[in-house]
Amino acid sequence: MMALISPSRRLRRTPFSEGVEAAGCKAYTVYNHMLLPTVFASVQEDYAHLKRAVQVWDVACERQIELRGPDAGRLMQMLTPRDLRGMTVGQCWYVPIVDETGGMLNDPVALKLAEDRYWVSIADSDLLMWVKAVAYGWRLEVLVDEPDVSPLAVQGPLADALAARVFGEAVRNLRFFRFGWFEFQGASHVIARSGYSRQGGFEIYVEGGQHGMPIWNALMNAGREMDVRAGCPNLIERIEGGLLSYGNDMTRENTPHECGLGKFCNTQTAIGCIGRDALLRVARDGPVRQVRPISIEGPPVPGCDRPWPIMDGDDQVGQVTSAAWSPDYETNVAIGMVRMTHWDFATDIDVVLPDGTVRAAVVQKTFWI
Ligand code: THG
Repeated sequence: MMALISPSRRLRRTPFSEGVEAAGCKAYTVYNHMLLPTVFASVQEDYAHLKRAVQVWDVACERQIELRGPDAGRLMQMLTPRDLRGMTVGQCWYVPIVDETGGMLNDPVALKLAEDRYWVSIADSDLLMWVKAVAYGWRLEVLVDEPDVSPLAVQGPLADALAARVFGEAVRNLRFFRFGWFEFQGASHVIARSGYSRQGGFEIYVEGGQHGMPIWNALMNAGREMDVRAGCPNLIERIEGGLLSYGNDMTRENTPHECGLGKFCNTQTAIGCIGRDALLRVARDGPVRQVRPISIEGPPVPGCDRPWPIMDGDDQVGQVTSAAWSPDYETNVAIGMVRMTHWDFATDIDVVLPDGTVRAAVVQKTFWI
């Protein structure tokens, strides 16, 4: 049994923490120095319910970095190798962020709120300091800070029905990765059709912590007949769906191309982006290792809290970085970084678990969606 983590001010609570506690959250992780629930009933029960009904997720840890001012667009393009010239107000774009060597610093969703205003909805790394330093170092005319904005996700097959009850029928018209502004008790909030699952749904960017619990309670009350429950990003479902987790499946050691995010890079045309020269090289030569879906044979694997070596005989040819038993596919589903010599579909590999046991595993063609 793992010891508990001591709470303190550094480990930030969220505007929804009261609701999460009342709903019986059983475990948290730490993400952007903030609480992120990981288990309510059990990871498997949460998974089955997410695929059948609708859940409300406290994902306030997806912190926003706001860029505001005449140089906001210029700074945004410096941060990512994705060509942002086609991005319009009301769109969300998945944007790799890299350092000068082409190493992944974060994989956020960017929202264009206005020509001179963006939110960067970050994964788990201290990106604010990088963005502030870039803005200051280049003497850009832009304000960079973390506003009081906390995403609350509504995910699952009944997400449209639930969101429509609370925010009005118009939310149903939102297209994937688009957002609009919606009223709740006299205040306006950004709502996007997005979220860290493959079940569909919305993310409400709750502006002002004081609105957190009223919105949480309204969703929970409106969803009673739909069997709405508190939930959280689900390990099994996100591995099945191939949603990558920064810090787990990728780090600064990886380029976007190794992460399978080359399709979100336009290194030739993303003029001014940091890491352009390094990425032009990797885009030309191609990566020598890449993220792959992997099935691991045998009984349910333990939690993947350290990389698991992928072996071919005595040679390490990669590592598994996320893994879980999938009740629906009746196999262990996993995400790993695999060398070019072994990344082809149907390649047989061995995975070494922390207790030293070796499991047969197979490289898959696609994720399980
Ligand atoms: N939503 C918001 N902020 C976030 C996340 C989120 N910040 C942290 C983390 N998640 C960032 N990482 C991801 C990873 C994948 C996706 C979103 C954020 C995602 N990807 C889809 C895919 O890969 O198919 C869609 C990409 C696209 O088509 O543009 O949704 O979940 N607010």
